[in-house]
Amino acid sequence: MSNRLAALPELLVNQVGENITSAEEWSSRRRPELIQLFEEHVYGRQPIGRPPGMTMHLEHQEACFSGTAIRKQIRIQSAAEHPEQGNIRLTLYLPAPATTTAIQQHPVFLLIDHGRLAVGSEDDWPNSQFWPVAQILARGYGTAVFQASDVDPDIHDEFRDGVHGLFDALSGPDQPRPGNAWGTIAAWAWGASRAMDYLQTDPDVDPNRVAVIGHSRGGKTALWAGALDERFAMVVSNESGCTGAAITRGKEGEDVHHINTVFPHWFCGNYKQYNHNEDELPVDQHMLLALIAPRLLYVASAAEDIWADPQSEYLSLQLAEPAYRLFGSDGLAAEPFPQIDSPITAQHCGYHVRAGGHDLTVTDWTYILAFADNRL
Ligand code: GTR
Repeated sequence: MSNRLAALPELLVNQVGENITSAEEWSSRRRPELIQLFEEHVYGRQPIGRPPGMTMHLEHQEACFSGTAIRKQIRIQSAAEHPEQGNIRLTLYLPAPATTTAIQQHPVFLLIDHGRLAVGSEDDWPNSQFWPVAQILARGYGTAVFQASDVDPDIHDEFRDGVHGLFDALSGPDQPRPGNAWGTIAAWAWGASRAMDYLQTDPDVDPNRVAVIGHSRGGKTALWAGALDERFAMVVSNESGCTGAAITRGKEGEDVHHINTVFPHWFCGNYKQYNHNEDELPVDQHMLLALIAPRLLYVASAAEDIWADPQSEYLSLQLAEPAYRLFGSDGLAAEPFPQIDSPITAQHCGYHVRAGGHDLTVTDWTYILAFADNRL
């Protein structure tokens, strides 16, 4: 363990060797530098923010759950001239207002789904363990979901489909794709920000209380989206593991070589330099978590999910604490790894390890919502 810690890059020392000692120095110097390092070496750089030609359409709105909720279907078209590509369909559930004239702005959990819900009909989605909509609504939250594959299909096609095909600078046949060009996880994170663009305009949503949540590859995406886009007031990583919440150096289970081999499209080309070579990375994943400070951050693991490595996920959260301290908050550095099904929380950070295997379940949601109550 001590060797493992000794090999980690310093969170609060910048590239020119200066100590970062205040929130102001963190925000103006260290945070932009860390984002750039993650872009360059891990996730790749998003070539565009909100596209000038993007349009958002509220296509359908109806009462549901016996009139206690409303469901809205929104279509976000990334580029007007390509209606079939980068078309993000957002489904949003909100508690119904008490009277027809009342306007109440609700906090919202935005779930990044990677096909776990899409197996059944959309009417079945809210009944799943993965997205227990009735439970979320009953606690006073709204919740939205989009399919990551709408933004970019989860296949390696040399970055032609999805938003890569729309926004990548065209490289000629002899020009290789730049090593820092965005991978699929970065494209999905970009999609979460476009969903946020819509949520900011919805009169029934409180734009200052939007949480982004994802499981596994969706959790990696939620973390990168939350790191980049400070409009997300809360970020939840569920079992995001390798190149998500877990510290990379000395990690059990999946490693950089494995993830780059099985999922060659997820990260930028430069990340492949770190296959079996993790110690050369200029960052590690506690720095990704630190980029969310001082906003709310919740990391969840499952006891049997050794492939994701709960211990490394927790260590990463603990090591992010110095960034929270710069903002006068605290973290979990002093707390030992918790008992199974015993969530632990600090002011802005929370963690649990649930019994069982790799999944997002009602139990996870119960702990996450309890953390959000009175904080989000
Ligand atoms: C695993 C993969 C993980 C994780 C997961 C998932 O097979 O090794 O990195 O992303 O899939 O998304 O379910």
